[in-house]
Amino acid sequence: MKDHRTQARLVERRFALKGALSLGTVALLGGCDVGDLSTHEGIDRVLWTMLRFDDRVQAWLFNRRRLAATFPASEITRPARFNAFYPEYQVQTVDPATWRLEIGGLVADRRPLSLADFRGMRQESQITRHICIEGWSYIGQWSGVPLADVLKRIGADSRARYVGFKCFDDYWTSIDMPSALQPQTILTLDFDGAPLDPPFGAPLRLRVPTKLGFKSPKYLSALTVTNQDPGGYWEKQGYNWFSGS
Ligand SMILES: Nc1nc2c(c(=O)[nH]1)N[C@H]1C(S)=C(S)[C@@H](COP(=O)(O)O)O[C@H]1N2
Ligand SMILES: [Mo]
Repeated sequence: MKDHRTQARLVERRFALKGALSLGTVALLGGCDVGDLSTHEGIDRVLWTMLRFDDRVQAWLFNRRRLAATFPASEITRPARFNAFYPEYQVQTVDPATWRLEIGGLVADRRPLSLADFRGMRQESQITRHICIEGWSYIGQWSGVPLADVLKRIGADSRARYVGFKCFDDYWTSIDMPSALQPQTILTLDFDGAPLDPPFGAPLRLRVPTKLGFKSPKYLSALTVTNQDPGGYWEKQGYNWFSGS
């Protein structure tokens, strides 16, 4: 029952934020039978349907042209705050000279990309707020290549629904195509004016300032364009998939 309560709280919080839809209404809109609530599997099905329904609402409300708030350099938080599903001393490193980003899925060109490839592309810089679902945040400066440019370069099918990411620490996550194409979504090479340090995602991390921090994967190893929901490490444990911030 504990799992159900966690999910119920996530759903409640979301709907408290978004407005006053009753759970029954949502269950009906989500196409599931409220009579289901009498069994464990039924409750599970209804709750997950609601979480997915909420993803659809968030996706629908998302406007690719709406930008995340930006800040002046004077507001940058130093030091930044490290987070991962393990402690900082366990952070892995790779040789930047041999590292490649594997490319897969619905793309025309699957050749892996090197750091030199990314350095050779147009760089975008931003000062934005990174917000962790655990309730803390910091303002930082990230720069790198807009993901939209990379998707264009590899000939990605922009009608596909998802862009999935794998990391060499066995983390993974995925985002919707409209968020992938949003201009502030960048494959980050530099943090605070210098190449990413290992704890903060070296050699390459995604930065999605319109979403919560767990949707910004560090230590990238692979990118895939797909119509099958790749899910994610925290998403699998019940965190809302869309997680707009
Ligand atoms: N590869 C990888 N990426 C990750 C994580 C992780 O454990 N591994 N943690 C996520 C979470 S929950 C947060 S809040 C941010 C933390 O980023 P930071 O270290 O720059 O604060 O990274 C996200 N990306
Ligand atoms: Mo997080």
